[in-house]
Amino acid sequence: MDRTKVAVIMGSDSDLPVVKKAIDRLKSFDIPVEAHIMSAHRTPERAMKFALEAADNGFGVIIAAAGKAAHLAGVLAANTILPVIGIPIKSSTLDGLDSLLSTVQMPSGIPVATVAIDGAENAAILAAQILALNSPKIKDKLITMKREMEDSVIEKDDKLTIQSC
Ligand code: RP5
Repeated sequence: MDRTKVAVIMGSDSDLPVVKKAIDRLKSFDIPVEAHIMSAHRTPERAMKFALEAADNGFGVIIAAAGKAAHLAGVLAANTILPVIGIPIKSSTLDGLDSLLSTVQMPSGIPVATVAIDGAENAAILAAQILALNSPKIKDKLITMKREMEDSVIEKDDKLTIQSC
């Protein structure tokens, strides 16, 4: 089965402004994305069902974004053997530290690959790197992206050198 699809699950529509950066980055790699709002607390049964069926539904990776007591990524990871990438969202008075700890501090046996607070773009790149293991097309796009990133830093360095002369 083709497993190049990525599920992007967010705990609330209020997470969308951050999560959109992951969706846009995945689309830039031509990776099919399916986005949903599901909550570990407000829609626990839907979240569990989604995770249980995700592999059979052709997903290769799940990205889960949530804030506050952010249990979404953990609940999804508990119900699938697909890799789950967690994005802790900065959505509370605790500046996202609550979300970070709730997402990253998983017990042994149920890993969640957690990116930085609001680190949506890295979540997408990590998902692409996982899929690239079985997709030469995605691998090529990642290599191109990294080269462009390198070129852009070198260009900035060149400009800085000129300015400082
Ligand atoms: C979490 O609570 C969501 O992921 C969101 O980051 C936060 C606040 O949700 P809303 O009250 O804005 O819907 O479950």
